Amino acid sequence: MIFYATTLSSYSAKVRIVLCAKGVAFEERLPPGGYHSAEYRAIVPMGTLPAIQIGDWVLSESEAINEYLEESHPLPALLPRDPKERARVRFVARFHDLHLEPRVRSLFAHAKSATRNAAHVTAQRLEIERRLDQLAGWVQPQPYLLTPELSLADCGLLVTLPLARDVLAACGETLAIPASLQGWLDTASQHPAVVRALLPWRQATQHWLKAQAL
Ligand SMILES: N[C@@H](CCC(=O)N[C@@H](CS)C(=O)NCC(=O)O)C(=O)O
Repeated sequence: MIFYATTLSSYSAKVRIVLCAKGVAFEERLPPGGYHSAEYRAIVPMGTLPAIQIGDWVLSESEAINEYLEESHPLPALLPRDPKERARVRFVARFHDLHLEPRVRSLFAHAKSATRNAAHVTAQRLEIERRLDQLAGWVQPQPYLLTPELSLADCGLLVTLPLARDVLAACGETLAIPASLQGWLDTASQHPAVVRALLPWRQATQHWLKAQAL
């Protein structure tokens, strides 16, 4: 399996957690020519990261990839067996993709003081905090967000929550994280597959944040 990714890409890190948790053999490649290049689009029509390729078969969209990996490599299971519990895991994964991550992404251009709009940063922080409060009301970490073992609900948030905290810090603001989510983050981040999967992302992110401060 070829895994198209960059170390800085959040959605790639989300999928890399699943690849590592399931012990899938993969070859990680940079998108040839970069995102959106004609060369990459000839392989991955969406032009986004991440994507996987097996022979001629290509799949993009991180959640579709994670669900494919769950079905093609069932162990360890990252979805519960009960249909209602499975649906809740999927809900939290979508909540992350649709309502939380895009807010954090919108802050990237503001990490540099020269291009910062302080009003935008504060508005996004308040909205992220509102979403985290909602999430904290829906989950009872046990110790993973909805399950006793790692699930697909954890993967995106394990990337986006520390990223939100660190990008907001670079923008001069402090993110208020509900205590239950902070406890979950501290514990879930220690999962060996999460540590392995996120190491390249953590290093690339810290390097990028330092460069923004120059
Ligand atoms: N919904 C997509 C979002 C992927 C995404 O935005 N990836 C970023 C890198 S983290 C990207 O490819 N950015 C370039 C672009 O969107 O054109 C997914 O879940 O895979």
